[in-house]
Amino acid sequence: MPEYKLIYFNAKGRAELIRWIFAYGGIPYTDERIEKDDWPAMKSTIPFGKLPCLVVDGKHLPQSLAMARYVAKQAGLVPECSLQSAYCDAVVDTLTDIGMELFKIHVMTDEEEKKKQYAEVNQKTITPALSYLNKKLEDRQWIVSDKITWADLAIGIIVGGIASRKEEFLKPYPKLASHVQKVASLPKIKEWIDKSPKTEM
Ligand SMILES: N[C@@H](CCC(=O)N[C@@H](CS)C(=O)NCC(=O)O)C(=O)O
Repeated sequence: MPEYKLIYFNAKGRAELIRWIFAYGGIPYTDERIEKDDWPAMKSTIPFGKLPCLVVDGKHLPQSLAMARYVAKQAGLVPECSLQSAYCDAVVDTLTDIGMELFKIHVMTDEEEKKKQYAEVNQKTITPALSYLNKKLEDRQWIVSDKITWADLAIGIIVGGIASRKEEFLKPYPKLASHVQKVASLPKIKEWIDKSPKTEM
């Protein structure tokens, strides 16, 4: 098995999905969390100058979703069927888009503008996506195939993460809410949640 090192800040952010996939697969890796103050000196040593970065046997892999997809393959969380695999990508990309939109609103300072922006994002992006996922989960156990995939873990970490900060976020989506709970209760995921560093973001 290759030697893995995941480099990121001491935050969940763009690294936590990869950490969940490592945890689910029982794949050993070094979870290197750097101090923000050390980043400027380190930036030029990291390809593309962004974190997270996954080091695989000394080779640097950039882009969090490329890393997540790669580790998911090692963990058996990517379907063999190319179309199902593309559906996993579509679910993860959709949730990542929502996460990014909400982060942009989170850092805004004007409370009125925040409310306005949230209402717009909720109507145009969140409602169509979460309604679709909620409906899919009415007649299936896992979001893409009859087996768990990394898209289910993405629901757990991204949707679960938003819901933990935003009361009532999942109220209109009961199936999705139970899916989040189901994923968080998987023994290896639960173990990781219980032992992982508690961070604000
Ligand atoms: N699309 C990239 C974005 C990476 C990114 O923007 N990383 C931020 C932290 S979340 C970063 O490295 N910021 C420090 C910098 O740009 O110097 C990914 O998903 O990995």
